[in-house]
Amino acid sequence: MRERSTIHAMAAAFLVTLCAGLVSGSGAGVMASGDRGETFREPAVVASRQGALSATLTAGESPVSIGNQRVTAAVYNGSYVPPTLRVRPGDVMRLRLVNGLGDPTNLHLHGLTVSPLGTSDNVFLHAPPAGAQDYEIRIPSNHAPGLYWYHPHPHGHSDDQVRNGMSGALVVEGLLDPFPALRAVKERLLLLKDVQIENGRVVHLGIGAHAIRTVNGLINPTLVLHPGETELWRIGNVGADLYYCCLSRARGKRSWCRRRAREPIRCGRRPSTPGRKATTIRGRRSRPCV
Ligand SMILES: [Cu+2]
Repeated sequence: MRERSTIHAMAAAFLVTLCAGLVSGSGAGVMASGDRGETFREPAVVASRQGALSATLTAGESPVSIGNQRVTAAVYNGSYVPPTLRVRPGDVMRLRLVNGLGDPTNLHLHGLTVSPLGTSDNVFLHAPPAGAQDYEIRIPSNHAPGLYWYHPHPHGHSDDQVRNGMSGALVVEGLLDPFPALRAVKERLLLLKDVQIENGRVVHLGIGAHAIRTVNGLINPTLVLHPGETELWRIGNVGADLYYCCLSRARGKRSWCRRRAREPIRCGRRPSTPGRKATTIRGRRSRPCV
């Protein structure tokens, strides 16, 4: 994303090992700390099969739920958090973009090392209002695995369209292939989006003003992990305006997670003894991000 300096992007993967209890993201300024948030859930998934992924993304204004609010927003497929696209290196993606908006739109695959020409990741292509554009994107067989994201990139409209919710995740599989012992680790996707709402619509106020921070479109969602469980968390900032700090506050202690480009990192703190787990973790909430 280059058009507007207010759109930032971050995607990273963390290995998280927690001792026990609840993990929650915080909708800062929306819910009092200590309130239990929504149950964590992830967006739908469209995965490639036999080397190909086919999907249609229909952009249009639609009523969506953001936390407990009904909001009319420009989104893909009627969802504030559209499907996660999952591919493997060497796959081909055939995406049809249908434009039900009053402005032109298009599709950009943020971070992918693919061709910018033809009907690939070519931001000079557009789907006009009431029109459509077909894309065929070939993922190189040596492409780096990891979390990427897709969003519109039409000059003059991309910031507004992303702010409304037109952004989703794209995962290139294979991140844990070099680590056979971790292949069975449970995976979570946490997409961070910020939104400003007035009178049931997405608006553009000053950056950060009355912003609602969401995780997969949820406010202050709660994740439940079992004692000793290790998970892979893919965390992406797919919003328009805000930076996020990623931190773990297990055991009441903040410990910052460092971001690295391609390899999973161990997040948080050194393992504690079972006794310490019981006395310091039980009943606590952790705030891993936001
Ligand atoms: Cu971008």
